[in-house]
Amino acid sequence: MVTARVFGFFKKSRPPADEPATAVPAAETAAVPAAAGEPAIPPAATPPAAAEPAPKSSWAQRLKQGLAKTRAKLGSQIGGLFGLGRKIDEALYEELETVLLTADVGVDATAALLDNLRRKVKKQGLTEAPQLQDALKEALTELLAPLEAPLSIDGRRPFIIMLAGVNGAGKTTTIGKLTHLFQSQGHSVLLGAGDTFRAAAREQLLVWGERNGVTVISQEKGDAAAVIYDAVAAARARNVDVVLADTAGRLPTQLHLMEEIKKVKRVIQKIDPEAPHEVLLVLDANTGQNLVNQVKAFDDALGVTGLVLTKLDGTARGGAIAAIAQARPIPVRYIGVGEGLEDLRPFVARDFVDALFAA
Ligand SMILES: Nc1nc2c(ncn2[C@@H]2O[C@H](COP(=O)(O)OP(=O)(O)OP(=O)(O)O)[C@@H](O)[C@H]2O)c(=O)[nH]1
Ligand SMILES: [Mg+2]
Repeated sequence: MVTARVFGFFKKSRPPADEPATAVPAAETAAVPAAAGEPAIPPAATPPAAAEPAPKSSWAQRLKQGLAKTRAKLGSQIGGLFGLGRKIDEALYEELETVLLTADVGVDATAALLDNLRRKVKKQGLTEAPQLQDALKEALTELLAPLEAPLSIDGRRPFIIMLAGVNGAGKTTTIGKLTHLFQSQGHSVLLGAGDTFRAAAREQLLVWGERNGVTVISQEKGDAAAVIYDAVAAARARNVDVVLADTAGRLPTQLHLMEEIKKVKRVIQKIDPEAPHEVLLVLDANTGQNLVNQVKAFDDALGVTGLVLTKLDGTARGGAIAAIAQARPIPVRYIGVGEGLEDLRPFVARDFVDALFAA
């Protein structure tokens, strides 16, 4: 498929007069890539081929590998507490509490986990420290289970997914990986370059589009809402299955930017009142417990329906997922453990916990 095209039918799919004035005239809708002189794509934006995982390594292996740092912090330290010969006593609970707190699990989730653990210990009549490991794995799996709710795109066409998040969280990379994932499931995909602040951001999305052989709707000028409007209209006209709408990074404290992204959502709703069908908040796992604040703020502003936790491979702070589960249990649709196309998969609580405690 030809990439990065903008088609003439845009003119026909222009919004009627009562539609938002944000949709730019077709004449301004420019085919990309942009002219020479545009900034080069930053190296970080296009993962080198070397970053692709070896095809033979299974997801379970990559997940285990990806969680190595968090495991070293959390799993291994906990394992160290549960040595043979040690009894379950108050001192053990206190040490466990410290480990959980230092692994970004957060005060509330730590308290909830320990409560649950104490109940299990009582109920099952456990006395030996090594028995606590399995009970803790169970408690953690129970805490994370409500986050396990895979995204289903069935029943809506186009299924419109809008991505949001702070700068550098991994939104655009996640779009590249999701495109690959949906295509591997036989779905057609179209991308909307809603990050209109930086030319490099547009270019980055175009590269992902090219890699996956999908159309990217982009404008050199114009606001995010207009571009995404065009992308949704194009997807409808072409009967595309999934639209992935990229947006610029923003902090929830940047109120004008939060208003801008709310507008993107409103404009999508002009085409389909039930859309966007998914508002995905992309989170950088390195952020640790502050993720909870990000989740709350974006959710309050936008109504977040799913989370993507990226960069678990680069951080020891993956325990923060427990803090999110306790504070605002929005489904974690996907987790990212690397820069390769295959390094994004649905979140499965038990697999995650198993990988955390793997030998
Ligand atoms: N190691 C690793 N790196 C990742 C992962 N996801 C994204 N990255 C890297 O994180 C950096 C930022 O990713 P982007 O996708 O550009 O982030 P963004 O949220 O679109 O950033 P802005 O558009 O600037 O707000 C890039 O270097 C990516 O390769 C991941 O799961 N693991
Ligand atoms: Mg981006």
